[in-house]
Amino acid sequence: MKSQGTDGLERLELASEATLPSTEEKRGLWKKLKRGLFMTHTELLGRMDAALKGRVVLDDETLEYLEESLISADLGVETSLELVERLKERSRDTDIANPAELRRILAVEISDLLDKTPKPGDLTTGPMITLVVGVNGVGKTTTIAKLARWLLDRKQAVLLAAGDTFRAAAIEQIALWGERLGVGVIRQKAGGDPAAVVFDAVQAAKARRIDHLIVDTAGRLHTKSHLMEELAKIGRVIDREAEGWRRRTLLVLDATTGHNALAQAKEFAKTVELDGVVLTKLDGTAKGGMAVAVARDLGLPVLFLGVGELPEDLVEFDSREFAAALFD
Ligand SMILES: Nc1nc2c(ncn2[C@@H]2O[C@H](COP(=O)(O)OP(=O)(O)OP(=O)(O)O)[C@@H](O)[C@H]2O)c(=O)[nH]1
Ligand SMILES: [Mg+2]
Repeated sequence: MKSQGTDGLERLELASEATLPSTEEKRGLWKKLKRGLFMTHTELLGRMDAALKGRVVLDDETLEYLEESLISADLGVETSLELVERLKERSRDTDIANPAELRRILAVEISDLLDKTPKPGDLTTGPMITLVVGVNGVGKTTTIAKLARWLLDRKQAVLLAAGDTFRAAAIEQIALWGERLGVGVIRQKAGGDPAAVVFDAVQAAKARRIDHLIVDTAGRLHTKSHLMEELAKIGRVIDREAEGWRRRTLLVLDATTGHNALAQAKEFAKTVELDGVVLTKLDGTAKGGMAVAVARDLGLPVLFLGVGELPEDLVEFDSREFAAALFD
């Protein structure tokens, strides 16, 4: 693997040549996402139609069936209850003419729920340091490559830090992504102190006038206190060395694990102060309802969706498009 030396500047030039994805490309990603959500979508619609039998009589039985359908799409129990409750209220005031109207109302309610979370703010302006956390195998390192690509497309100078020092393979993996993307990766040998890696990375970021430093972390939660200590130590290094930088901690969740992912998220939220969530693997058999459950149960904004294994397979979250993908 190449060392990270003075070649940072050369790499920045590479970044400045990058261009934003066209509307066409963006549409392509949403299509991919929609394909991923297709199972949820068809299943949900099928169940709703079965419940309604062409009419819209929101009796208790129908509402209960709707609630079950929403839960089965991974929207979470509390969220599903709340949505059905709102639907009930709405149907008291206005007549819901047909199943399509009902779907539209549900889509609006869902995007409203998603919009209640704190706004993520400007995702681009640096200098910013982003810590990426999450349990094993959820897609942290791949997400870092995607975020790097997303930022490069927006003409930002990016540097990565191999803060998952737990396994040698983890360091190699992020170094390889760095090489492919043309961005520097600050690393130490396996078993090293992640806070020391972050220290080096912040110095390098300053020297190279980097806008965005993205830090990989090890996916261990079984020792909660250890994780806390590690992140606290990294936090102190950032406080000291990267004063005035914007800072955020993103939790990566594997959407294919549904209910489990939600439980993980709750555990993490107890331990670490989180700013947002990236939901991965929505190109597969994942049920997209997770995004709604995360927003509702954790009050965290979903910032991005992962829809594949390549750096370009990242979609910036849009609540309206997302709700529409579920119900239209
Ligand atoms: N289909 C699909 N696969 C993904 C996505 N994101 C990540 N993966 C795959 O999931 C696997 C794990 O991804 P990693 O990025 O290594 O996950 P991690 O959280 O860094 O894993 P650890 O470092 O072991 O904790 C890899 O095979 C990735 O290619 C996605 O959005 N869609
Ligand atoms: Mg990793």
